[in-house]
Amino acid sequence: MANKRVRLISVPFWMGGSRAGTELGPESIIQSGLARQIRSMGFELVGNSEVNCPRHGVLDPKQPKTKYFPEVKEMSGLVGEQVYRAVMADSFPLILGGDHSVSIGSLAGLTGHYDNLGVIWFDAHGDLNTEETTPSGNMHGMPLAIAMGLSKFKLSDIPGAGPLIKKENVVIIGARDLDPYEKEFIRNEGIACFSMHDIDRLGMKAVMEKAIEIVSKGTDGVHVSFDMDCLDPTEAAGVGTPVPGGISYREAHLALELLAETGRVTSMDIVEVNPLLDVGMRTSRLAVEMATSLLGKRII
Ligand code: B3U
Ligand code: MN
Ligand code: MN
Repeated sequence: MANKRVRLISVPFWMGGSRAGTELGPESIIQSGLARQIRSMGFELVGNSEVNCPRHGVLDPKQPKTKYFPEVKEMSGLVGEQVYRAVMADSFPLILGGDHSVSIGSLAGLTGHYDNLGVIWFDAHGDLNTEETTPSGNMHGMPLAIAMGLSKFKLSDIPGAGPLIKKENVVIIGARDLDPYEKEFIRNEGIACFSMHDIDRLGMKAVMEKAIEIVSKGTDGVHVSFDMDCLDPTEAAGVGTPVPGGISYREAHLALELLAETGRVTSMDIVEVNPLLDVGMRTSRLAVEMATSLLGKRII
């Protein structure tokens, strides 16, 4: 990777998933040796900061379709500021969630700088729900819809955010639990989605080649959003919503190694680690492996 400066941004947030535990994710990932490993790969760790996001909230019974909305919005603005500052200082932001609503903040900050950002979304889910379609009201099921402007609340509602993410710049990888409206969005809007079926059929190498081609076309940056629930629950048990039949350990490494080889990835977030649901610290340790693989760690 050309950029040898990495900035860690911890976001201890759980309210997008309405379930306690993901606020402990960043600390657990750092305790698993992330900083040491990144330094040993020859990167300069230029910062390691924690976003002072809301820790508690009160559910508004009148807003069942956007749970903890004020908290999610506040957190997104704060994350956006830090991410924006990191890219402006020419460093690679590595954002540690927190639930997946944290990515609303990542993308807000990134679009403040990049005009035409490509996004690779590793996830068992589509995260394409809106205030109308959400079955749960949990905002971690909506970040991609918010980023593309499909929902009422849009990325552009966050101070400092730039242009919306273009549909043709988005690729979802690892999907296997999509809600009916999400399937409709994917079909009607022509969003690239490589489901587990596609990974089984084509193999991860071919899937990644196609994905890389899509996010490289005319983009000025590529963000990788890595929801740990994309992985098979036998590898990553410590996530809020595990779904069987996920990406294997080797497939995940291959995917991230191929991305590293392109030299085009400019930021990453790792989300949904819930240490309270984990087996020891396995999922946190795996998160460290995912980060270092994307940053270019090789076997030989
Ligand atoms: N699609 C469902 C479930 C879900 C989305 N993301 C996670 N779970 N982690 C929803 O609630 O929107
Ligand atoms: Mn997600
Ligand atoms: Mn998910």
